[in-house]
Amino acid sequence: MKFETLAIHAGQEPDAATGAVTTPVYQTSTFQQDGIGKPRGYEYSRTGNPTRAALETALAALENGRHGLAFASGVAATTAVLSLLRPGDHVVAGDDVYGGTYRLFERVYRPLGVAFDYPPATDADAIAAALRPETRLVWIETPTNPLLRIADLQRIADATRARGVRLAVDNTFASPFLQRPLELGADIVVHSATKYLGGHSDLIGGAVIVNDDEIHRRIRFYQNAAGAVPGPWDCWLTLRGIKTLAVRMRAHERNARAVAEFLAAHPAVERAHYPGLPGHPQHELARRQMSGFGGMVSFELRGGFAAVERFVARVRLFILAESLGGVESLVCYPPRMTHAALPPSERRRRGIGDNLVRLSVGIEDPEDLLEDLRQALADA
Ligand code: P1T
Repeated sequence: MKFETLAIHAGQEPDAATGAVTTPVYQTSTFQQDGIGKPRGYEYSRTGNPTRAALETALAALENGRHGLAFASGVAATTAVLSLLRPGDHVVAGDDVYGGTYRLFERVYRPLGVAFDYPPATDADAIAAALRPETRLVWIETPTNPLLRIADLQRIADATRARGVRLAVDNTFASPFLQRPLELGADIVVHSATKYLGGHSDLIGGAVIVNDDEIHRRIRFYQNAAGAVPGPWDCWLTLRGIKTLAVRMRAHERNARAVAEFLAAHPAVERAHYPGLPGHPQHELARRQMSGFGGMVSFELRGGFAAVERFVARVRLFILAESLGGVESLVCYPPRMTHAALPPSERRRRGIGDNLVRLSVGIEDPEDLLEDLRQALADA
């Protein structure tokens, strides 16, 4: 079945008991058992819940994987993947990742004895060269947050497979509609379901999708043992979001392309970052690896932080807020918001300047969005 069909039907058959066309919200913490050791399929909602099971089936189908697991947040999903590590292990992570991912690596896992290196995500050779005998995991975001750089997943997967290292890809920015890392050789896919999967800025959620039965068994064990599971209502909202993922992503992309082209040509803008721009350094790779370029755009304003402050004060439609992937357009200032956990020296080393602005382009009318940007940048 094709993506749009799976998004609506995978895991979401009409309810066997009642015929309800929409997956019921099984808002229950526990389930009656027919006798000791005789549950009817579910025991306790941390361990498993039918609404969550429907979501997990849908997540696996969308990423073309065998197993899906849902978590209480994207960070909880990341933590579940890190549960595969032990003290003394080494992780190679791309240099441009969500600030909260960096914080989890550096402030929670490094003190527990896990080592991290951050070669450029765009340089597959540098990633391969950073692998050590004790490297257990390579962690890649692509497109990266917030600079929209693209990592070559196939080349990185070739290197990790040759060395017996697992490759995890945070696919949040692309969404499975535009990119399916398992098909390109990744072992693990992670999402912040808060973003495009949910799609309406009304929930926090995460996902892990894998093919390997043993990795699934270990992460599923951790999901129950550590307990960062989403409630049935949030699972239902995520499922509802997923049904329209394809149509939303097409609209996000149409608008983001128009916004990126507008910004790239504007005299107040020093540089615009969008993989769909022909001048983007990994444009050809993005074209091969993804089926579209997504809804995220970042850009550097002439005039430094003062220009950024002026811009965010003047936009009317773009809402100043963290997060992304919802139907409404958001503007974010990564150095002080999503990437505040990075020390200033690290931010600079990664190319996150004090004049960087990130847009999550929503699905409003594109002319209205361009008009908002036009008036916010006028006389800049
Ligand atoms: O916020 P949470 O659902 O826990 O997801 C964390 C996360 C993981 N991976 C990526 C690529 C992300 O962008 C995020 C969260 N990011 C933001 C809140 C943001 O505005 O970038």
